[in-house]
Amino acid sequence: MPVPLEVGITRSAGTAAAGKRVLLAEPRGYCAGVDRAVETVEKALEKHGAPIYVRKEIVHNRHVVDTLAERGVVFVDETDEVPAGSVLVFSAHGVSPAVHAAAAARDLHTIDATCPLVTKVHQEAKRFARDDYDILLIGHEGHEEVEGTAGEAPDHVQLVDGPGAVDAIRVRDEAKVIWLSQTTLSVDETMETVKRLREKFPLLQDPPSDDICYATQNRQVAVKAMAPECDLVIVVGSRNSSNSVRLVEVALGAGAKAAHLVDYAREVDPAWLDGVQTVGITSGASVPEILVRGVLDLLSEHGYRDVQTVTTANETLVFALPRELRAARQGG
Ligand code: 0O3
Ligand code: SF4
Repeated sequence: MPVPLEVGITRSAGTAAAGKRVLLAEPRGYCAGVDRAVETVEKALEKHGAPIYVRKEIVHNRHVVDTLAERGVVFVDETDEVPAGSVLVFSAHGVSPAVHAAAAARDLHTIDATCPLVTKVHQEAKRFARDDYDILLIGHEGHEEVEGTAGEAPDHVQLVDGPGAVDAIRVRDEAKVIWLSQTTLSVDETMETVKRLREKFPLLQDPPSDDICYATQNRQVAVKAMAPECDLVIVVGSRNSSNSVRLVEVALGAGAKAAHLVDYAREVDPAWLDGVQTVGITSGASVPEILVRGVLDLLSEHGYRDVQTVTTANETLVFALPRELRAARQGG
């Protein structure tokens, strides 16, 4: 049975009083948007047969992409690489209207796996552009999600890539400025960026609702809860996964003595475990649980068999599949 620690945190009882142990963050791994996106590709494969095409990585995870590629999914960078008339899935990170238009021009059969919470930010960008606001989009330059969101209103959006980028920002009318953000940022760093923006533009407006999504926030809260007790935190996730990289930073910022990102258990360097008593484990929103199991098995071989779960939230959100695939999901 879970043992209450303090408000909002529960912990499963461990099996050993002292010695080597693992703290396992909960929530971790797949969010509702990733679950939907991966299932969208699987159902599209079942319905249309291989090959089907996906623009960019469906989610930023090496294992997910390699597994789907083995099943006949072809990942492309742009629509012009896709044979006319083929099935093309847009990734969970979203695309700009220009990409939709390019796919339509090639007569592609498109299926949109954009997370509904990313689409929500697109709608906000469109709405505030319509009202002629300067939109300050906080996010990482070159990230696909940011390119898609900015592409909704390129004449109104400026990218703000962290607190250090604030000084260079200029706006047309200081009374009509709003900030929006990428969904997978560090909450703390974003608040620092917003603070600096507000010092510069006191009338800066907040988004109508949080753009950093529930899953990103929950995974950061969970890793923060366990980090102060950890000699080492292992985050399972890929290098190009923004939310996974943020978990490493958050762990270090919250007091973990060391933190590393790995795609697979085999990347864990045994030297990291020297003198380590408590290892924290978490995973990004695009990471299948089987990869976390691999790390737990490896740690068990090194004597870390006492696994305690640190739970800070329960997630129940599920998104419906894109309309044309819904019958396929119900039919199992
Ligand atoms: O945006 P990020 O690099 O974190 O992407 P991932 O790793 O694929 O995780 C899912 C997040 C997403 C699709 C956009 O919010
Ligand atoms: Fe959607 Fe958040 Fe998952 Fe991104 S991290 S896919 S916004 S639920």
